[in-house]
Amino acid sequence: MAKANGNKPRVLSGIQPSGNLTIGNYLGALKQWVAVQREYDCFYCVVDLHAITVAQAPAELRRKTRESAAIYIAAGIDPEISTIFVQSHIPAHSELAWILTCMAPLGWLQRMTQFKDKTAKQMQDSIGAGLLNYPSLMAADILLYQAELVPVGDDQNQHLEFTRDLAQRFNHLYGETFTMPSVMNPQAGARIMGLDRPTAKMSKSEESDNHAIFLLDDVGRARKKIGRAVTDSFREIRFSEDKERAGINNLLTIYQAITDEPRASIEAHFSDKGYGDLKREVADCVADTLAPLQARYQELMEEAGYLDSVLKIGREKAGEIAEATLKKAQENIGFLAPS
Ligand code: AQP
Repeated sequence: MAKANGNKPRVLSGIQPSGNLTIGNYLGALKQWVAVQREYDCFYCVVDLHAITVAQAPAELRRKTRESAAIYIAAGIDPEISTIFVQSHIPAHSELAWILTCMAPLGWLQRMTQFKDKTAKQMQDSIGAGLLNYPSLMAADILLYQAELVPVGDDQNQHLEFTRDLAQRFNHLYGETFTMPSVMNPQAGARIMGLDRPTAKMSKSEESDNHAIFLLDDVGRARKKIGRAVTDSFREIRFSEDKERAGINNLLTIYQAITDEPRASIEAHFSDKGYGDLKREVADCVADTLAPLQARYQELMEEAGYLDSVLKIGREKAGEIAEATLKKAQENIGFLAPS
């Protein structure tokens, strides 16, 4: 399959501008994106088409889309090396998504955990069909770029499996068209949990005040949230899969994902310390992550025209590759080429 940027294999990933980006988005996705950008030909998109699977206020969606792109750069994505673009700027995403939707068995879509979670509390009539078809759009995002690797948090693994199944089905029925992508989860931080409810994934759209640390939270506010994080009465600082110890496990996981230290040395470090010390040290390393990111973010927002020029270049580069793959898929499926 075609590879841009010399012979580097391609990477594709994205985040929805459906709220304020969280430390979960950073540790599960962004940190990995930065880590692979020299080794791979990376395409990182702001997935606004995904965001509208749940109602969004138009002005807010536009603002969050720019804000997300700026956060990508502030977190360390270098636009000179990686391609940053907005999903809806490339019509090929919607076009391939339709083709893939037509090939996706309803049973596969209905079995997706995220669909079941996101629709559990809604009346059937108020659930948009986009929520069901979300994985077909995500498959289109990945397959359009012939991506070999997709760095995501582990809540997306089932969607990646779906993408592979769909690619295999298409290739089998219509001839070799798409590269088979592999998932990449971080060693630590693949699923950061809510501070207030450590048995549920930290989500940007969760409304409770102490649930998530947002990347643009001022450092004092982030410290307060960590100070209020749910713990337990065991008074023992160690990693654990036990539900009753999920709060401490989550704080340790945040610490591990930020510091990249091995679990054993983290446990040894905290062996003679209390929960207050743990919270303080987690808050320190979170603050050390947020402060430079926010400083760079402010600079970017003040630099008139820079972000728009990054997104324009990204659109041109991504558009070319996406169009070529779409054309091939359309030909293979039997669409009459326009004369
Ligand atoms: N809590 C998390 N821990 C680790 N990784 C996470 N990701 C999201 N939350 C966590 C990863 O971030 C990337 C972008 O996710 P997304 O915004 O496209 O969708 P999501 O997984 O549904 O994230 P949210 O924050 O929960 O969004 P909403 O509330 O809008 O649904 C993905 O790689 C994801 O794994």
